[in-house]
Amino acid sequence: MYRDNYIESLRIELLEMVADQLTPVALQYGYSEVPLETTIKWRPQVLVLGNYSSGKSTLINEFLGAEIQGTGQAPTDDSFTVITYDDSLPPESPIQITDQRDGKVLLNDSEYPFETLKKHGQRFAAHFRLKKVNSPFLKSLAIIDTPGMLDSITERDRGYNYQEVIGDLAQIADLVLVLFDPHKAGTVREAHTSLRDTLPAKTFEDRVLFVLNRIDECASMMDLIRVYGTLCWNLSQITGRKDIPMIHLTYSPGAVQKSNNQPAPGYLKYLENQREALKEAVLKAPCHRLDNLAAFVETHGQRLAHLLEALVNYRLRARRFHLKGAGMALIAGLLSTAAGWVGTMATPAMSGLDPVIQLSVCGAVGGLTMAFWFSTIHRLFYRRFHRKTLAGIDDLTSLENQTRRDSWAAVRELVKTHLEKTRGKYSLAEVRRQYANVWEIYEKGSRDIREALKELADLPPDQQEAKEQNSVAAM
Ligand SMILES: Nc1nc2c(ncn2[C@@H]2O[C@H](COP(=O)(O)OP(=O)(O)OP(=O)(O)O)[C@@H](O)[C@H]2O)c(=O)[nH]1
Ligand SMILES: [Mg+2]
Repeated sequence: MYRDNYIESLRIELLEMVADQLTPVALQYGYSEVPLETTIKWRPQVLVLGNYSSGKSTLINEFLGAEIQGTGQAPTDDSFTVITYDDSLPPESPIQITDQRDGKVLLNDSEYPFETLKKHGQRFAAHFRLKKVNSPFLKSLAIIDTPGMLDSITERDRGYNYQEVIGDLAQIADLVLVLFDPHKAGTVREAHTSLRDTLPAKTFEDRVLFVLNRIDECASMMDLIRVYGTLCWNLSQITGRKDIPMIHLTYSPGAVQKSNNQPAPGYLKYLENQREALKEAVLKAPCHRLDNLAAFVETHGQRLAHLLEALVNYRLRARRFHLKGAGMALIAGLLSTAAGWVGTMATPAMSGLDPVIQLSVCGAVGGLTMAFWFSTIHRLFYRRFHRKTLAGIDDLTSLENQTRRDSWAAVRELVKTHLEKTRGKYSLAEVRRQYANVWEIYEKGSRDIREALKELADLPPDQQEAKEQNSVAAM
């Protein structure tokens, strides 16, 4: 409990920081169309992906303790279903669906974090829904069941970009389960690609759990080892890594009873604990939330800082350019004053005039030249400078490592658009102030939260209990 409260207060603090400091900048520069905190403000979420019939819905039903999701052989469910908690019924009520929302409502309700998915269109909205269920399993998290993956040809008939939807949901989710079954142990390349492209590399391993499901269908231990080997090989091919990620092995006893009455293979009893381990890992999703929030603040803080840094650099260059322009205008003015002086001396009609008048005339010529230079010639030069800077926009920043190159790729077009729109005329002082703020959030936010996470990890359970009791006693 102490732990939960601690996590919750940290979460709220971070959300406020994002809402107050990062969101205004993100909206101002078109980095995001909705407030940045939209996707992180809701409860922790677990996304369940996998091939069709890999047993996603059956496993979810087992976690929930009731038949909430439809199941069946062959592709059964073509919808994304968010399943969340409802405590409106008395505690002893049987577990059931208490309320449902369809996609259109869900995508437009700012209480939920799905507004960014609106871009996937009507067809997606028609395949998106929410169920509220009174299962205790959902007390601290929500689960998202997904349509089974098909082959890439059939995938195109869905009417929305499945890959992109998965990528967006994975970004929102705190934990992603990727399910395989023994029959199709290596066909999730596309899903993996979209996960790798969207999840920050730093958190990928903590955030994705691979599960080999329906293991009761392996006829023998040898068969299971063969399937496991195939899956490891396929995963290493897809991930491009030699080390094999942890793969949970599990099955749903309820589904076994339904599918056949043959005795379960003998090796299953050695793997019974795996299902519990998986369940525990899923229940830990709220702990991942802090880690994910830290990654969120780091990623967006870094990108926004990069965007602002380029805008500051542009203004600094422009300032240098204007200073040079002013110097040149001054030289042009002085030269024309001198030329005017020589001219007056050389013209007999003028040479006899009062020197004060002569000087005033020359000064006026010089002043006019300066004004002309600044208002016309310098402007032309400035337009050239602006065009050239836009053409070589990458020179506005240093790209010394991959992280910098990645963050620049995310904001380069936004910098360009802003420079084109404003024609480079914006306040340097304001952008500098924003840059300093965002940078502070990036540094402070991620440092504070990493320290808090470390503190949480170091906290022995008994100390947690003690702290919990103290905080209860103090109330
Ligand atoms: N033997 C056995 N059968 C299972 C297991 N899990 C699921 N099944 C069966 O496999 C079929 C597919 O299960 P679902 O839960 O509908 O699979 P899904 O991944 O949700 O499928 P889609 O929604 O179509 O993508 C059902 O008939 C289940 O009864 C399992 O662990 N062992
Ligand atoms: Mg299903």
